Amino acid sequence: MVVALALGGCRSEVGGRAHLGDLTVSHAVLSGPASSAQASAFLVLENRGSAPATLLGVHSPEAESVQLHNVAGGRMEPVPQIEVPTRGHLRLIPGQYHLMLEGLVHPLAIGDSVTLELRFSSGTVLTVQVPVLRYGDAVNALAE
Ligand SMILES: [Cu+2]
Repeated sequence: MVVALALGGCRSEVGGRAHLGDLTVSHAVLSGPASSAQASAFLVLENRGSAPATLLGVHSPEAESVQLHNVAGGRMEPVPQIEVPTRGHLRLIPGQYHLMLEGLVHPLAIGDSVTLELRFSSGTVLTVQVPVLRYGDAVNALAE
């Protein structure tokens, strides 16, 4: 039974996945190794609902804060929120929207796992376990 369920999903998916109601997070990965200063996380958000879903903030017990970032003109900048379109998805990937963990409570090694809690305007909170991968492996995981 367990094996059948595992094979029913995306077999090769490495990144973290969670869903609640109309919202799904998948392919969640963190690029490492990372010092105690900061680390970037990437993921895919899917909204099956009939209204836009707005990501308002992210919390991690492994970081002092998690910022929503976008890249504009080649530079990262914080953004107040990220909207996931109705019946659509949004990819947070290198060079575009991403999450920035600031003030890590300890350095992150390859193979570690970090908890992220994604808070949406609807009140939904998605909690996902995010593996720490080398940058190239993280990019590959996002492309699966
Ligand atoms: Cu950033």
